[in-house]
Amino acid sequence: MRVILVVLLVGGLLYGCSGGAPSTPPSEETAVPPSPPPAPAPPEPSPTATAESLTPAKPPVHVIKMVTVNEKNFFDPPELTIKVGDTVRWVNESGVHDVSAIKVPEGVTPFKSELFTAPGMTFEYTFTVPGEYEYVCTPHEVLGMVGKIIVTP
Ligand SMILES: [Cu+2]
Repeated sequence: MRVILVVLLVGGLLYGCSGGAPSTPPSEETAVPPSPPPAPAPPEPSPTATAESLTPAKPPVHVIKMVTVNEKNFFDPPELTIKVGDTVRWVNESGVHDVSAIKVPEGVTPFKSELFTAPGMTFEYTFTVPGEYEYVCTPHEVLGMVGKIIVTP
């Protein structure tokens, strides 16, 4: 009889001890502080971008002077070769002159300036059709004030 009691006592003690210890659940703290925004990237220097590459080259402008000196009247230079798309600017240096085309390639409307009565007056024409152009100064054509422009493609 005593043995049985002891066994029961011991069993009861063991059972009591097996009562689970309170388990603390692991911290589920997963909140991550927000990462700071990325610093703005500094502007990168672009060594290949030059002013020349940003602005396309303009077609050249050729200047022809209109001159009266020592009772002679002439275009300077009297003959000029340019490329299609180029512009010619006639500038009155002295005397009274104009620019009047007398021969142009087929399909081109002949150009004609006003009469230049003072120095500094100008006339411009852009040549968009290749070919040979001849022009005169109307007041001085009989005196040989003529000019020629060859426009190459
Ligand atoms: Cu003239």
